Amino acid sequence: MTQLTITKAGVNLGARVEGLDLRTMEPDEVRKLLLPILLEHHVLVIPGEKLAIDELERFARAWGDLLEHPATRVDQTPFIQLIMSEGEGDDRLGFWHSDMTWHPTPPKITMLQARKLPSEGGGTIFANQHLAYDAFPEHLRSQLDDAMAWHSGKVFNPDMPVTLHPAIRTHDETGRKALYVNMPFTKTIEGMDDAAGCELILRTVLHATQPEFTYRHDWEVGDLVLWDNRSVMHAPIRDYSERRVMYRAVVAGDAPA
Ligand SMILES: O=C(O)CCC(=O)C(=O)O
Ligand SMILES: [Fe+2]
Repeated sequence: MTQLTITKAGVNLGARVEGLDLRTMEPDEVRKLLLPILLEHHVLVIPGEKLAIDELERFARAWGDLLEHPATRVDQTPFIQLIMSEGEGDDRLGFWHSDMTWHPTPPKITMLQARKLPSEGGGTIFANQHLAYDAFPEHLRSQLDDAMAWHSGKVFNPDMPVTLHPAIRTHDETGRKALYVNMPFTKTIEGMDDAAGCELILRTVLHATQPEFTYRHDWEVGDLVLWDNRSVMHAPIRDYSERRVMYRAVVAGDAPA
């Protein structure tokens, strides 16, 4: 029987879960133990040893079907991605986002495991989009309440889709509402001219990423962090100049509603 210790990671989101052996947990046990904690805290920090690629894929599959990513993968399997950066000067997306929102059924969960870290810096910051919705000023809420937003994946490659999703989504497992527009992928608001739509997206993201809604994770090698893309945005912090290597898996979700 697994003995868990759960402590809050941040004031307004994040839980640190200790005492798990991810290598031996059965998929049923993973869901039964960890899904309720994820739904309550939105980000799970699971310290531990580095998993082999097949072990990480097995753990990830306990949460659902896995999605491939257009930009990166390891050699052994299309379902585990390699996120490698030298930090400064890296032109990859460093903006606040929820993952792959340009996908018709964007991932419900993303997980990263730290393999190699810079000697300092390289954290990841998360923002609770339920809190952001609850505190959303009325003049912005009235403009976004029933709005649909266009999301584009063409930053990765020109064949990627452009998809329409609600700007405020209702979490399919908890029923809670969350803001669902972001910096790199959300391009316009349906029915608004481009300039007004962009301004509204920018104002919404500025509101949604206030420090009060955030938790910053400072990584240790072996940490596995899972987040719920239906309720948080995240951003990598590019304040380092040494190699940082993560393995990543994304779990398929439903069309946002
Ligand atoms: O490298 C990180 O800290 C986060 C990168 C990211 O946005 C992701 O893996 O979805
Ligand atoms: Fe991301």
